[in-house]
Amino acid sequence: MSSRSSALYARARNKIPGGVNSPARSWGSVGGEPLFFARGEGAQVWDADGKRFIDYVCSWGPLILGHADPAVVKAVQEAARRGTSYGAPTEAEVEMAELVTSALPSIEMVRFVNSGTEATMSALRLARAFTGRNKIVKFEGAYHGHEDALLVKAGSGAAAHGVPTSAGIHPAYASDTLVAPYNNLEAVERLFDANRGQIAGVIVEPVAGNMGVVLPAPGYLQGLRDITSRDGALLVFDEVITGFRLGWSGAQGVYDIEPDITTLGKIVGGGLPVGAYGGRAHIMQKVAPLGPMYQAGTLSGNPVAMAAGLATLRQLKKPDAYRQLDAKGARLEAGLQKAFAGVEVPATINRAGSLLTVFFTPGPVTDWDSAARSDTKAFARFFHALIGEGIYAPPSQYEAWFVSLAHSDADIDATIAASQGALARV
Ligand code: KE4
Repeated sequence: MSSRSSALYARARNKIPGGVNSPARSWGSVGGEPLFFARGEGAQVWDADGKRFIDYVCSWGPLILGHADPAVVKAVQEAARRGTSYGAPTEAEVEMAELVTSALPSIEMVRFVNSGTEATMSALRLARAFTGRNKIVKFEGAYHGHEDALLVKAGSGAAAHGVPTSAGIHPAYASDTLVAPYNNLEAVERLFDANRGQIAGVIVEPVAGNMGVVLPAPGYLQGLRDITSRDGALLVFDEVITGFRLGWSGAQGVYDIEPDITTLGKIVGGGLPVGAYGGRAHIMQKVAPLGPMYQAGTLSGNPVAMAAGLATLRQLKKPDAYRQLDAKGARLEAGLQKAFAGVEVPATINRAGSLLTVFFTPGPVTDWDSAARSDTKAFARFFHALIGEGIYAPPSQYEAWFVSLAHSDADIDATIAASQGALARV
């Protein structure tokens, strides 16, 4: 009997490319048909056929409080009742800007946009406008959204679908994008030696999430800070995943590095479309209407999205939130380590707080090349076996698992038990 998901997928494919509005949802790298979801609550989601799953995608990161958090839903309802959008400034944007700049001291001024892609696109334009230079450096396996200049050797869905350098990118763009392996400072030094005074900025995921979770080697981020400062290039921390995920002050707080520009997304919208970029005031002065760098958006700082973001951040501001998130991540990591130790399947688990990835490779996994050695077919079998056990893991080897405050110890222990069962079928 065909399921509702399957029937919906058949309809969707007639009208939407691949039946999805983002390739990361297509299950392209794990095979099978993507499930359509109907409802979420806390750590649980229900698909269109009413099947329940413990969710580790959590909308790819925004739902750090879990699905349909009561305070977030209430804030959205109240904001919507007052009106959904004005195309004019509102108090919520001021509150959000004050909250974000108080959490991340490197951000003295911030501009809200509608997605992480808009944030990184604008951050690069700002780096070029501020320095008067054109070239940028990114890292192999990193994903910063579908901005042309950054869809070069990209991670996330681009890596999972084998199109790390997308069709349709103007050659001029690609030629100004320099790519280095993550965690390799010598490669960055070489790029700067060969392009002295020409690099506008280096954009980095301070903890990589889009080749799977890969942590910065000791001294790596400080090395990027030193190299960029010496050359007059800007250091851009893409904290779309790590912002308000790894701590109240993001990865820059955990690693005590001050980037010049930070991009945010996901959590700051609490499940609604919000992105942001910000930095020191003398850099942000370049942004229109203050300065010559133009960037705009009909729904930027939308009051309903701001309400969801504010309601989310206010709960994260509570002192125990990040200790709990880290403890949940550690519980899941320890349980998965034990599950894999009991079988002959080679695996490496990388974790940063409530972010983790199970790589099907002996490891260590420290960059794209080592991540790409993973047995993606084994991962696909594991993914589908978990689905059969009621666990919804990210449908790609090259993504992070997201643990939320709503994941109880019972949810995590059930996930570990399910993984043991799933591994018997990998
Ligand atoms: P969005 O445009 O998807 O809001 O953000 C782009 C982006 C920028 N920077 C980082 C570090 C990101 O991880 C992302 C988007 N993340 C992917 C998942 N790894 C979004 C999922 C999707 O493309 O559907």
